[in-house]
Amino acid sequence: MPAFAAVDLGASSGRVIVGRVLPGDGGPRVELHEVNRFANGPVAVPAVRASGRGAGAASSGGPGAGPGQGGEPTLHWDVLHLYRGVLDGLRAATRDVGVLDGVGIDSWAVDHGLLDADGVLLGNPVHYRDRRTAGIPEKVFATVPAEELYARTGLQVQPFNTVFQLVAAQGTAQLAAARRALLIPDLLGAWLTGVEVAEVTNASTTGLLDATTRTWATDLAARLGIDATLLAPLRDAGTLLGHVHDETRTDVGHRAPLPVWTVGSHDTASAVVAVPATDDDFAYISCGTWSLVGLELSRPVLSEAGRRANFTNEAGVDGTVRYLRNVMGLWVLQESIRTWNDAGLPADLPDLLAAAARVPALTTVVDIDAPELLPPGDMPTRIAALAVRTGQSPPQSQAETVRCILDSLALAYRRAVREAATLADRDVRVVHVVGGGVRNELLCRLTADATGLPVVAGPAEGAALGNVLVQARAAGVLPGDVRDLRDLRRVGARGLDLRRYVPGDGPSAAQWDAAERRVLG
Ligand code: ADP
Ligand code: LRH
Repeated sequence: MPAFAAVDLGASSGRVIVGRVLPGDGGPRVELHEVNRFANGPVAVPAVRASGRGAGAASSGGPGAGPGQGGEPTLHWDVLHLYRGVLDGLRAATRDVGVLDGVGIDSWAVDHGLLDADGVLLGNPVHYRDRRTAGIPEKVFATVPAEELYARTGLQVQPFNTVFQLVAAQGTAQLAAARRALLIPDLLGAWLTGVEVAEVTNASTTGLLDATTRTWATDLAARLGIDATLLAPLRDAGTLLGHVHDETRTDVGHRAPLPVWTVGSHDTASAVVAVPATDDDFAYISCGTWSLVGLELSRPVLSEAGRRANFTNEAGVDGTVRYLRNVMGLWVLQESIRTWNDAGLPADLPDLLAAAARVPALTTVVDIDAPELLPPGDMPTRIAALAVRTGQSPPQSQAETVRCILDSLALAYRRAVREAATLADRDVRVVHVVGGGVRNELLCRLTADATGLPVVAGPAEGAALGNVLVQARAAGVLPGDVRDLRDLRRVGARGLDLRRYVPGDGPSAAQWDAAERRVLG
């Protein structure tokens, strides 16, 4: 039976999941089982000297910082810990299935490692929640106006887009020494195989990919002083990247050659492949650390209205477009729980969700996309401040805070689904939720109520399933009539345990509208 290892690195955990392709009466299906899961998150590293950062670091440290004062810490990813988790996962997968038919890697977007001329990693990749890009978008727009950047790249403005990170790094010794910037899955793929590429779905999150031609916008890079030779050759999902180096393969106990396939290396792209949609008129919410809310389209929508509404056109698998908005997501809940735990307060997710379900709906709602919720920190206090700023009483208990977060997320989903449908001129009849948020029944129920649409929840490991499906097709182990995304989705949907929610006894449409006015003023 063909078996593939999906490496799926989320912002809160990394996992290696084995997907076996099993025969069935109605056609093949994929069975997933997790073989390794490891923690992931930001690591704050103080600067030894305050002056060591680039143009974007004007606010960090400052020239006068002496011994013991340092610069503002930089948030990093611990990429070697992740690489070790990948190797341990491949070892466990090999123990389980003997021989793998392939490996595919996906992760969160935008972040990258810089390699020197010898191909050696120049320091730990910087985390997208680091503050180094504060003020950088405005600086970039002075050279390439926001309208022009959007018309070419179709990317919503997020301070952490790779283009802004690269501009923020200008003037650093590290960038001066860099010869290549590889996005995280491409970096791990290069470590496994020696082949350097930029897989297109993730490349589209850099802000340097032309959304229409899907080629590097080298002219924009040049105008921004970014050396375009940093960017690796582009590669579509669903191709053979290379084979795992013999030494590494032996180290993980795999006795046969081990191919690495390119997949939708942006986790959201892989998650969208796994949406078990049967028709085209669906919206999706890829619901994990972030909530990515939008539609699958066949071509980008580069309208000024879409730009103003901060909708993005990310590249999907098979030439599709992921027309979506980033909603701040379950990060706010995760970070609240961390804050409570750090303060010694008991905060167990299932208990908190049960208590939140008993709090009356829409008591307090906030703009969950407020920029102050992006960096790590004390979310309950920030949420209370947002409530007060909009003339509402702040949540008083943990349960009320959690309820406020979930109601506010549902409200943001309502807005995003509606605006996406209008901007793309599409009908939406069902909302598919994939990712860890599928396990949050209260949030799924609120989503159905808020959008006024049926919600289909599952799979929870959407990115891993999409990753395996694209590998299996590339490796040629699926029947010849499994060609396009619709066929792949049919394979993926077989045997899934999906939950359905219908708009029901929650707040009325008028109450959601009133809540929206409270948030937006
Ligand atoms: P990422 O890929 O971004 O790391 P995931 O898709 O793994 O994120 O989703 C993580 C989120 O899923 C957590 O922040 C949590 O809110 C939610 N989650 C995970 N398990 C459960 C559970 N048992 N009940 C409710 N929510 C859950
Ligand atoms: C979700 C995600 C999202 C990006 C963000 C940086 O994991 O990839 O699509 O915008 O991380």
